[in-house]
Amino acid sequence: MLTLCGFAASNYYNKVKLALLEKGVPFEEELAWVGQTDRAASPLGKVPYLKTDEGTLCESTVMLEYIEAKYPEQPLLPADPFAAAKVRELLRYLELHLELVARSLYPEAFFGGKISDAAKEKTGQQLEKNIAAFAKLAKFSPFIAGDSFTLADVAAAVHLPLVSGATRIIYGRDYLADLPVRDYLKRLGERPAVQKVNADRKTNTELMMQRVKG
Ligand SMILES: N[C@@H](CCC(=O)N[C@@H](CS)C(=O)NCC(=O)O)C(=O)O
Repeated sequence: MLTLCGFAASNYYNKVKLALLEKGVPFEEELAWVGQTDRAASPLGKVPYLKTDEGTLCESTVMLEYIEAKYPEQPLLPADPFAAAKVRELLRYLELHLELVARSLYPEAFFGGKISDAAKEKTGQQLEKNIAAFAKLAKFSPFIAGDSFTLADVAAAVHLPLVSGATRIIYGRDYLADLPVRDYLKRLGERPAVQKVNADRKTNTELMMQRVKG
């Protein structure tokens, strides 16, 4: 049995949860807030981490790859090696060049903190460049890597709304507005697994905010 540990307000947690739900792999969830994590399982104290019968894993994309290899039914990667690499390429862009860059805006965008004007400007420039490059790879036809739902969609479903939201709040403009992201996310939102992840996220986010306010 798999146990996904972390909290459902986390986009990285939800990436793994969405893959498990889409694949129909049974799993349990164990609530672990930042600061309450098992350091042996996740030495940096990050969530999510995954308990398996074989041991623990940290790093969300490593978990996606493990789950994909271990439970090949309902594949979220194409069988063809090149097509699979194209999916991984998009996955990498979403995580490294969009989410990780936009992340520096979150303290002010979502958590009542403050970031400097210089940091905002630098992040804004980087995001514009990276989003233009991402636009060259993303297909939205109807899924992000083409005609089937893949691991790249799993990442897009959790990361793109945050990039849109954070840029809208910080710069007054959704940096993804020129891409068909809204329609795409609406389509994804029709999937039961996405609905479940979003519903749990809302409930857990309220809980997290109460904790933050103390
Ligand atoms: N590269 C990691 C990132 C995970 C991550 O940053 N998780 C956040 C929550 S959304 C976290 O645990 N932050 C607390 C910390 O970094 O100390 C992954 O893909 O799993």
